[in-house]
Amino acid sequence: STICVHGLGYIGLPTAAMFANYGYEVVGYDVSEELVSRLNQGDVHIEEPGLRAFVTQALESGKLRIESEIVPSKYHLICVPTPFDTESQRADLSYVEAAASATTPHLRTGDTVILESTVPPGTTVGTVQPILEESGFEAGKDVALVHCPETVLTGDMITELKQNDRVIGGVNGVSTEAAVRLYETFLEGEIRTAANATTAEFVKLLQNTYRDTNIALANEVAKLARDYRIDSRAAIELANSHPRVDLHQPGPGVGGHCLPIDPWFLGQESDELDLVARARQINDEMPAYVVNLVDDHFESLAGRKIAILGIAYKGNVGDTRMSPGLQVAAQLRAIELTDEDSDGPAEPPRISLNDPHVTDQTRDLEDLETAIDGADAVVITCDHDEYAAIDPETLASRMRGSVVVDTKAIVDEDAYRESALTVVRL
Ligand code: SAJ
Repeated sequence: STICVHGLGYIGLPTAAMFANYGYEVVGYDVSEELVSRLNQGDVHIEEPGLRAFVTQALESGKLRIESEIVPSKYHLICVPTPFDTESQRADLSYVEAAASATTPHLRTGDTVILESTVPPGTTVGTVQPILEESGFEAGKDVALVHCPETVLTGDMITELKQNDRVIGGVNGVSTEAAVRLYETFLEGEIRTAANATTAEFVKLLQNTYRDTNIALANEVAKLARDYRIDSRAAIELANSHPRVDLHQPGPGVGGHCLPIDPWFLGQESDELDLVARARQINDEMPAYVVNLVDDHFESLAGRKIAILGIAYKGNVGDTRMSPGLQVAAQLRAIELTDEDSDGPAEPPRISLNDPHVTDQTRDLEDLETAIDGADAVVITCDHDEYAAIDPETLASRMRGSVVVDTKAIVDEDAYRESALTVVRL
């Protein structure tokens, strides 16, 4: 084949289908035999609008084959996960190392290896290159070696894959050129070349770190605004009317598999992470702040029913990785109750969870009506379209209490107040 894509997850699968739909002979490879056989039956495991049809088109054209073996290819794209190892506080590069090792025996002179996975600066040169060179090939001379990070947003992946600009950095100019020629076949966005692979790795992390740090500032603004009794969103909108101000939005915390992790990758081989680390903490502390907003409305949360609306990590997606909603739920369940009057241990609050986008059966999700029935408080933790459409009259009639904590500012405050609901916004 021309291209072998290693790892058929969130990035590898759409990328493999993209190249196939642009006429390349592509083999999609994954270590999971189960995933390979599911995909071959047309069962796409990733929930993403349009992805199933996009992959099916690639499979049916015969240009994309899903296999459980690596095949010799002109281009090898490594799209494996790089999880954050919480114990060592470092990137777990074992999947990248395994993919590089597995590729090495199949390499031929003139092939190109492209690392797409998000990695700490220095990984392409420091980790991948030595593994490839064990075969006797010299990176940059016999084989090209490049970092070309993906930058797609879930929910709009296929469009973003095509339209976003890409940063490409190779171990030398020849390597960079090889990757540029490949990606320019489908890319509508600009290709920008970085001086080297480490710069490209650094830039990818910097983009997510910028966003995370900016959100931390917005979260601090929300807390300040509460103390001044003003609306943080209105203040941010007015501030953003200045041509050089671009504040993001506050929320119940920062979730997903990128923003909460990439700032730590950025600082992994340096001692200089300071503002960025504090921003990370501020965002991590937001679920606790939301819990306090709820708690402030009650003498005690003992025996109360609290509905959490939204356990996805953000609006209109079904992905629950590092979900702020789940954090809020966990912290409410673990809340220290100071019910001194009761004889026995106080009954913890009962938490109901709803999310129309999440299909994960292990989460004990309830339908919206059941979740809000008899609730003393409702906490909206995702800006799903379904939640903006909730009728306040119905909500008020089903709830026992009246507190609605709207961490994403998506409900119509005036209409909610008219229905005698107490709206608390971040
Ligand atoms: N969030 C806020 N306030 C905001 C924006 C987002 O609290 O103003 C929260 C969201 O609710 C969510 C978290 O941040 O919990 C992350 O969401 P996101 O939409 O910012 O980002 P991701 O994780 O879905 O995707 C990011 C994107 N990076 C940038 O926009 C710089 C995407 O382009 C990357 O490809 C992706 O990370 C990645 O894979 O690295």
